[in-house]
Amino acid sequence: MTQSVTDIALLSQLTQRTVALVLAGGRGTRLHGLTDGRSKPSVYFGSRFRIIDFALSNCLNSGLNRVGVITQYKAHSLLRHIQRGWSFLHHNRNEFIDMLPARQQLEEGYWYRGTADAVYQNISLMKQHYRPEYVVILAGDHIYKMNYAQMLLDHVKSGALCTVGCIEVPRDQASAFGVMAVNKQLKITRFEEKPKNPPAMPGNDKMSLASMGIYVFNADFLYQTLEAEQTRPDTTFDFGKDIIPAAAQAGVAYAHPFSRSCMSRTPSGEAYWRDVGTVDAYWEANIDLISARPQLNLFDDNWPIHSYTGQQAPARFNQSPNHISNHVDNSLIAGGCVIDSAQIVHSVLSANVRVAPDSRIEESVILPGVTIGQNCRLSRCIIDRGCIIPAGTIVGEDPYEDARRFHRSPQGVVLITQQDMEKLVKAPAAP
Ligand code: ADQ
Ligand code: ADP
Repeated sequence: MTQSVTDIALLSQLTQRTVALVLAGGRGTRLHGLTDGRSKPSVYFGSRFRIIDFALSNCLNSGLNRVGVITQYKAHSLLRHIQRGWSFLHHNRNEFIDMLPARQQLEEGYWYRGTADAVYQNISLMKQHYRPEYVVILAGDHIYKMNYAQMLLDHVKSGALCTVGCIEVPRDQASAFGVMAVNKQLKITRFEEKPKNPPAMPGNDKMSLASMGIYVFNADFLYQTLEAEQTRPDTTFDFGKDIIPAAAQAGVAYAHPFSRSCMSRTPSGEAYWRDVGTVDAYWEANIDLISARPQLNLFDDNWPIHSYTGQQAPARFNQSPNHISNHVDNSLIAGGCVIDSAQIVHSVLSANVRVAPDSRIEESVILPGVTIGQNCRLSRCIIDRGCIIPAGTIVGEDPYEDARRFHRSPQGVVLITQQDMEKLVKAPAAP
């Protein structure tokens, strides 16, 4: 997007007066076993990333170098990832990524009771240490590339006290979101969280305007609102249910169309944003990366996605005598993988995956450190980190057998986690 010289000067001032808070404490129950041991933002994605890397990279690429990550549910994996991979910022230039786990710090000693409470419980830190003028609040669990600085600029120019990032979604799917009605100036005139009958957009009754769960607030307004919320007996301490509807009713909330600040478009020109919150959506977004025309471009140096995967040797393809020839088609293969006389078709392999001879992996997403034995046939699977798949395992060919042993999604994707390992070990032969 072309900016005027004055906008560019204003932008650099604005980003320096802003703190971004990434909400990363949610569980993500619809991902089943993938979030048994880790929160949704720390789930692996696209061979070498974690979901949260997208929100954090967007922050840095947008010039927002002061970031707090608010964690709660099973945060260990996320904390470790951020500690190892995201500690390169310059503290002496007042740049940081601060971890803000739920901790008993108020007299009441509650855990975070909702997204708004998670921010409220960090207010004293913000007032005393960060002292921002603007606060950008982000969900840590979506895949997209967005220039938050553009949203910040629009927020300031509109005179809003609160701005909500929004996308157009088909009306029949809009009940999963916060849905808003706006006037011509994009002022939000009504906001309803997950409504049964979502309102249509003006002039298009098939689409609704949905919240992305991304907000910009004037800091003082945010503090006042969250403090006042504590005195409301019926509050659920949630941005979507309580804070944003109230700001809309007060006439101080504006919508920011994602298309204005989107940094990755699909081949047909749509702004790319995905909630990979179900097993099917997660599998589809991964497998899309290796389609002929991917919806999301990971090979874009202008908006890099930073991550951490540790040090690995290069991927190695070994040809053992008397076994099938290695064959790899349309796949992402991370470092540290050793593929030995096997077929990998349309699949995403993360770091340190081992595949033994004569196995075939098709349309599957394999997370780090998985070992696949000889003669396996695996298709439409997601295999969680560290699983050991015994020789001869067949998955993806018999729906009844798959559903009996594993979690099988509505679209037939089979999820195999470490808890499933004992079902894969063959019973010992009778003496
Ligand atoms: P939901 O999808 O229901 O709706 P929610 O469960 O509120 O999202 O989670 C938002 C973010 O906050 C996630 O990144 C989650 O990890 C995190 N989170 C949840 N509980 C937390 C807690 N206690 N502490 C810290 N972090 C927490 C929201 C909005 C909708 C909008 C959708 C878009 O409410 O209006 O349409 O996001 O996906
Ligand atoms: P990691 O962040 O190590 O890749 P995962 O997200 O796959 O971990 O694992 C989920 C959780 O399993 C971790 O956060 C941690 O609680 C536990 N875990 C995994 N590996 C180890 C380990 N080597 N030592 C202790 N706990 C571990």
